[in-house]
Amino acid sequence: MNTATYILALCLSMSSMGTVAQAGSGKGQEPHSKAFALPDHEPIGKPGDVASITRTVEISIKETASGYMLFEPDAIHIEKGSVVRFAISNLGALDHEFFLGSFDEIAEHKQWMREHPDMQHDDPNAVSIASGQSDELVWQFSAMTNLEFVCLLPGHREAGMWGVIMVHDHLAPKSKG
Ligand SMILES: [Cu+2]
Repeated sequence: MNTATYILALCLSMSSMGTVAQAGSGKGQEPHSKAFALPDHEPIGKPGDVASITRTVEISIKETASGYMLFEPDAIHIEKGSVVRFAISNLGALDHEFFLGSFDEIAEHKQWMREHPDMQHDDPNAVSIASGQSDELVWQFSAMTNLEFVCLLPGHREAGMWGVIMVHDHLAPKSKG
């Protein structure tokens, strides 16, 4: 095999590998794509070390008589580099979840959830919380960015279950919580 033929064969085998990988995982089996682990998605941060927690943010999940579902608070300032423990209490009658991600990732994920409504999350950036229960998520914020937290159960984001996290390197004292 000469060099040109070899390169051609290599290209062909790589492109067929690409096809196989796409068919295997595609939008199907790996919905969360571990986006936070990829260099070009660095801004979301990474799971935080419990021993390094610098701040606790308490969040309540509530349902209103008129059918709204809410996170309280729904806007949180966080200092870049901090390791935050989100202590989340589900005060509602329904089960909910807290999913942290970039706006793009959440939009993609929401579409996936629509096609697979029964899926359970076990991602490090998400936690499911049954009615009346509390749970927590520890996250390290690495870069200045805006992130979203949502409940991705069908219809819940539309009913109000979303909030914004603003990560900045300078916070006013009143924003530090
Ligand atoms: Cu919910």
